[in-house]
Amino acid sequence: MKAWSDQAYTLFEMQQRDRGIDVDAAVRRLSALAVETPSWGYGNSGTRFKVFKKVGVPRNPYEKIDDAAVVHHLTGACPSVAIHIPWDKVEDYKALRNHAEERGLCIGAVNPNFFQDDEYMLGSATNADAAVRKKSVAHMLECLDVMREVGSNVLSLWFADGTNYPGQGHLRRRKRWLQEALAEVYARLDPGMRMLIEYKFFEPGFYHTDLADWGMAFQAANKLGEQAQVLVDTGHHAPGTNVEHIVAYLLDEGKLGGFHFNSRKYADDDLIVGAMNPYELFLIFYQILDATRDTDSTVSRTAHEIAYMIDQSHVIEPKIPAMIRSLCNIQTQYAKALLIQHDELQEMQAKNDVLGAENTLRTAFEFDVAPLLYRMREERGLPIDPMRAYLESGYAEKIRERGVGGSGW
Ligand code: PSV
Ligand code: MN
Repeated sequence: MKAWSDQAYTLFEMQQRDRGIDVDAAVRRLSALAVETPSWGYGNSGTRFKVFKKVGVPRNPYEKIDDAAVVHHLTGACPSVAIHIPWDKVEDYKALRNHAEERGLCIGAVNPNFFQDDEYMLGSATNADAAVRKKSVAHMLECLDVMREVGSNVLSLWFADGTNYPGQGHLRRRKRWLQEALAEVYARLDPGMRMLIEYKFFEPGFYHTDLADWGMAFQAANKLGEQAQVLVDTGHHAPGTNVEHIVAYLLDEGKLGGFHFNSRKYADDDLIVGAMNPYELFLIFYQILDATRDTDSTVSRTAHEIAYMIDQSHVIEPKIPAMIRSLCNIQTQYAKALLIQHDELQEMQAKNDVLGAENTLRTAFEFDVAPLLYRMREERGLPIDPMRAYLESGYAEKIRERGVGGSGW
């Protein structure tokens, strides 16, 4: 007997076919959704006041990959791991790559770090000191070499550059320095590599940050060329921002390169995605799925090539279950978005039927998509409840042998 009810599935399928939804296609698309997890999400983390050291946390980049592999094996949906340099610096990157591949994973985005060296206290690529700016460029070029060794094609950039006081920095000069640094690195990208530019409206400087919003990142990417795109971190917006609008705009311009998924109720952007505002996540996927149907091939290709990544640092939650929870939340909202009747919605929009259009969208959101998720997992031989499978796997107990003293971010 199945662990889930055939009757529930049959009812679901009948209902969806009646609505004109191709359920088999929805299962295929759900199954194809791949979400990268971040190495730093498995390490110790904390706040600017304290890093909390937990039992069982990976002691090195290899063990972070081991934990990421567990998440992938249980969900079938997280085949790559983002790394952060120098947090994940190793002697032999080929060995790290092999370690990942032996576990059915690959290494995804490479993230340079512009905020931990003493020289970066007053900024990296926008520092008034040319030597520091040069150092930041050299670090990005070092990361391109790492990418070549680990087989990655995404350079993911987030700058902590900003100022705290009016007059502290020359805003326009800093803007140019940043662009110059990016251009130098862009010129060294191999064909097929992408540079993703992330923005954030604060951190740590709140007077000004050099890449404060999507418009600035968009402009920077536009000036560089096709291989540069914007990365939307869902936690990097002021409360009330319409994130799905930004997503739609960037898609239409062929400039949406990737996502960092998370929620932002911890002063930062590190909480489980979908825990706070699942409707927002659903609406983001609505924009993406709508763009995949666009007749403009640049728009649909952009939507198909999005790099989906989780960017979370779990502090109070056990790390592996938190990652599994995040992935399941993403899958749930994606599955709901797959139930949107796009033609009907467009008809409503064309007729200016405000409530009809809103109702069409919300109706998809309100379905229980567990039958779709269960079918997809069962067909692939995956546990239908990855969280439960993890808790019963004994892995959490096994990694306690690592003791306390795992690596920080
Ligand atoms: C800091 O806000 C941050 O969370 C950014 O979102 C980066 O993507 C991440 O750290 C890794 O550098
Ligand atoms: Mn991020």
